[in-house]
Amino acid sequence: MKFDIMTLFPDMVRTVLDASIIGRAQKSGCIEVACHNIRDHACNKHNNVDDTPFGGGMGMLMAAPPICRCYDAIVENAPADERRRCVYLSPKGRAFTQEVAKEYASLDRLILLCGHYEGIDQRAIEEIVDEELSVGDYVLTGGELPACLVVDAVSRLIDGVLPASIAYEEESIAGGLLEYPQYTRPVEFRGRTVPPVLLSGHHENIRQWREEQALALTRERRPDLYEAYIAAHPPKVKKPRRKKKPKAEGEE
Ligand code: 58G
Repeated sequence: MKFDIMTLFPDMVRTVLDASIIGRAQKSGCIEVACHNIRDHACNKHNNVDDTPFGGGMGMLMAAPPICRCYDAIVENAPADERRRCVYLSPKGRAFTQEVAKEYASLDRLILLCGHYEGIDQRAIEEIVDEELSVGDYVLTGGELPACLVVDAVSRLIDGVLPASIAYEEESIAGGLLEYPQYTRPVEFRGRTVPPVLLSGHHENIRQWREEQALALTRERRPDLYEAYIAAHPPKVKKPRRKKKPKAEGEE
């Protein structure tokens, strides 16, 4: 899968995505990340990419021409049958969730447009953007951090990015519940001990404990997820074991 990030701060995005697991995934060829500096496509001699909004108001906007020229250069040599999407990171967008990450993971190419200042000229959105996407209900100074976050969440769903052993493990959100607490050595730390069931080696009890923990945590912190989970997985109510009726005299 290929990611193209259109930004005024390509170094910032590269620094984030060259680190750790996503950096390794790029080196091994599981994913490709290309950062494009929108300023390289500025037309005027001062390389200006921002301008004041028509109608007045605060601050500056990113002008449409450099953004659209940058986009044209990205898709210029792309195969005609390429499955791709151009996404503008914006507080007005559709909410980014694990489901959206799964949807994007099936594309050949994801093009992410990062705004700065007070946003971008509406005509650039109309011209090149397929979808506006929001990573949460807050306003940031730029779309770069949201773009990195999307690349991370999508990349870890791509084959080979995570070790096979953990790729398909049931996990927080992905399984519909928040994750149960986890522990590693030492067994006792500052007077706190690991829940004994985890040391018991009894796999069914461990599975049950983790399920109970995940359910209780989700119910407390995310009643919305809890309700959805219960609706999809109705709890199995054990029928009370009926006592064998003592046989009446003479009955067989
Ligand atoms: C208002 C302010 C509208 C994404 C700024 C648009 C991007 C939050 C998110 C902007 C973002 C999010 C300029 C800076 C977009 C532009 C960018 N803030 N919640 N800020 O996903």
